[in-house]
Amino acid sequence: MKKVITYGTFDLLHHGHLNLLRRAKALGDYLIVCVTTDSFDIERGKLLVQQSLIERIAAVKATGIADEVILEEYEGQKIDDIKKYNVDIFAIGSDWVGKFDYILEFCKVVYLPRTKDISSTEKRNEEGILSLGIVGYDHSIVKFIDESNFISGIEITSVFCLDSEGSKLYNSKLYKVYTDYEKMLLDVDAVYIISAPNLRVMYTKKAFELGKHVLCETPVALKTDEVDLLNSLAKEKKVIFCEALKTAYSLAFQRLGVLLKTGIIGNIKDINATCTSLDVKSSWSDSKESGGGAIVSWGPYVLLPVLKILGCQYKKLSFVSYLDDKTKIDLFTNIQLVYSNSLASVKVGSGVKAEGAMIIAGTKGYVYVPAPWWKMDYFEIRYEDSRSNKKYFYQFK
Ligand code: C2G
Repeated sequence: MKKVITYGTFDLLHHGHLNLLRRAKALGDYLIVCVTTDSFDIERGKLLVQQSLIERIAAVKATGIADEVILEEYEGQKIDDIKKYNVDIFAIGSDWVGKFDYILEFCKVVYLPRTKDISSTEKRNEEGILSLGIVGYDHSIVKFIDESNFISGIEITSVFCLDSEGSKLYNSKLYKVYTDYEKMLLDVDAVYIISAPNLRVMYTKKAFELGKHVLCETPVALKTDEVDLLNSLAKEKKVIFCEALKTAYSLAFQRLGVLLKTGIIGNIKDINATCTSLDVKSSWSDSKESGGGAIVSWGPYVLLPVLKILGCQYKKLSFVSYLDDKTKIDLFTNIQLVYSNSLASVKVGSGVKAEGAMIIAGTKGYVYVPAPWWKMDYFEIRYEDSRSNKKYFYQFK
C-alpha cells in the first residue's frame, strides 16, 4: 500500500484545497492529511486564520478524501511523521517548490500544481477590505505601517497630517494625504489616531460623529471625564473604540494575569516596574500643553499591570517628578500607589534610560519579567528554593 501525506491549515476550505487533496490521494492508496494547530500557525507567522482547528479538521474530514487526519504541532514534525507512518510520498502545493527538498532523504516529494485565483486570504476578505486612515504623525508610525502589512483585510489608504516631516513620509508611501480632517474621514472606514495627546479627544469625537471606528494611541485622553464621554459616544454610535496599549493584548501579559490569579506566588504585596526611552522627539513632545513628558508617554503602560493586578481601589496615590527647567514637563517620575494590602512603585522616563524590568513580589515567590517588560514574551516565576523556578515563553505577535 502506497501512503501519501500532505500538510496545511485548510482555513475556509475551498476548491484549491479540494484539488490538492484529490491530486494527493491519486498519487497512492492511503492519504494522511496533517492539519496545522493554531499555535503552530502563529509560530510560523500565519496570524489570521479564521476558523478554529476543530472546524478546519471537520471540513477536511467532510471532503471524504482523507483516510486519516492528524495534527501538525511543531517545526520538524514532518520527518517524524514520515518515519512514524511509513509514508512513501510527501505531497504539497507548488507554492512550496524547493522548500521541502530536504525530505527527499526520507521519501518521495511531489509538488502538485497550485490552483490559480483562489486562496484563504481572498475568502477572508470577501466581506471587503477595511480602509484605514492615519491621523497625525509620530516617528513610531513607521512600525505601525510595517506591521499593518501582516494584516489582511485592512489597507491604509489615507492620512490626515499637518506635519511636514510626516507628510514627506506618507507621500513616499503613496497614501492620499489630506489637510482637511473631515474630508479624510469620508474616505475611510476607521482611523488610527497618533496625533499629539491633547488633540486625540477632538479627532476621536469627530470620527465617531461620522460613524467611523477608532484605534487611538494611548492615552486616548488626558482627563477621566473625557474618556467616559468617548466610551459612551462609541456605544451610542455603535462603533469600535480601541486603545493602542499593545501590552494589554500580548499573550504573555494575559497569561501572567491568569497565573497570578491561581496564587502561584501567593498574595501579591508589591509591583515594581519601570518604562523609559531615549526616543527621537516628536514635534509635540516638548510642550506640556500638547501632552509631552514621561507620564503621558509611559503612564498607561506602567500603570497597566498595577491596575490590572491590584485593581483601581488604591488608598493613596503620589507622584514625584523631575521637571525640565525650560519646558516644565516631567522627564522622570516615580509613582507610588498604596493599597490596603499591597504597594506599587513604578517609574517612567523620557530622555532618561533605566533598567526596564518588572518584579511582582508575593508571599510565596515573585515574578521576574526582563526588560523591556512591556514587550513581554517571556517571564519567570521564582522561589526561594530555585529548583522550583519556572520559565514561561510566548510569542509577541
Ligand atoms: N493550495 C493549492 N491551491 C490554492 C491554495 C492552496 O493547491 N489555491 C494548497 C497549498 O499549496 C497547500 C494546501 O493547499 O499544499 C494547503 O494550503 P494552506 O491551507 O494555505 O496551507 P499552507 O500554509 O500552504 O501549509 O508546512 C507546510 C504547510 O503545512 C502547508
